[in-house]
Amino acid sequence: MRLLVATRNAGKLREYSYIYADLPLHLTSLTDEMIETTVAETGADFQANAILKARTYVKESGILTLADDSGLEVDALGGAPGVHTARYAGEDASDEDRYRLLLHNLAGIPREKRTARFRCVVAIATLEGEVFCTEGTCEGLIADEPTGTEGFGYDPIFYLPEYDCTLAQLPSDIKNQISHRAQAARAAIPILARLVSQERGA
Ligand code: ITT
Repeated sequence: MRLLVATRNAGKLREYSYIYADLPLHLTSLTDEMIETTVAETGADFQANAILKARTYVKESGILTLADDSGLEVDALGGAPGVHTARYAGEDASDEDRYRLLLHNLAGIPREKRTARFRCVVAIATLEGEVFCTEGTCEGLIADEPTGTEGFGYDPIFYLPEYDCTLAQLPSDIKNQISHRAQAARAAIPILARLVSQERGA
């Protein structure tokens, strides 16, 4: 069965391809399907935005669709950037611009107050109009400076005390076992398995 992973973020797509490698699913992407529609992420929370993306792209593609909305909640910033994580430094900024701005905004905040979490909500939208959501979180600290080259986005500044390194220093197979996305994606496996078996029985 085909599953459209509806993202323009190459890092996310790589992670879903890894996490779902053993499932009887053929993953396809917005690029593969030549879909150029963009979705304004106007929802109040991650779940609303994930659903918005999944519903838009299932209609557009006619393919079972998975979308995720994800981001960073930093306690010292009252949970910001939250749903604004992707646009934290403006529309045309790079990953590095965004994490450098976050480091700047946390300058002088001591280690014990630099607690943060990544959150990810996965929404799966079916052709019949159903939507299923799952969620994952990953707790850590915002580092003082970027380290590591793996992963994407804010990984170089997200420090995991139990591994004594940032997400960007972890081998990708470990990130894909413990991350917010890995947890949300794994929680969605029973839903995907049921949809596959329904399609086979149809
Ligand atoms: P799509 O909407 O096309 O999926 P996006 O990058 O805009 O791509 P989001 O709207 O969900 O995705 O924004 C997520 C933001 O959080 C974005 O800035 C990412 O870099 C960051 N982010 C999400 N997951 C991350 C991870 O595993 N590691 C580092 N940064 C992450």
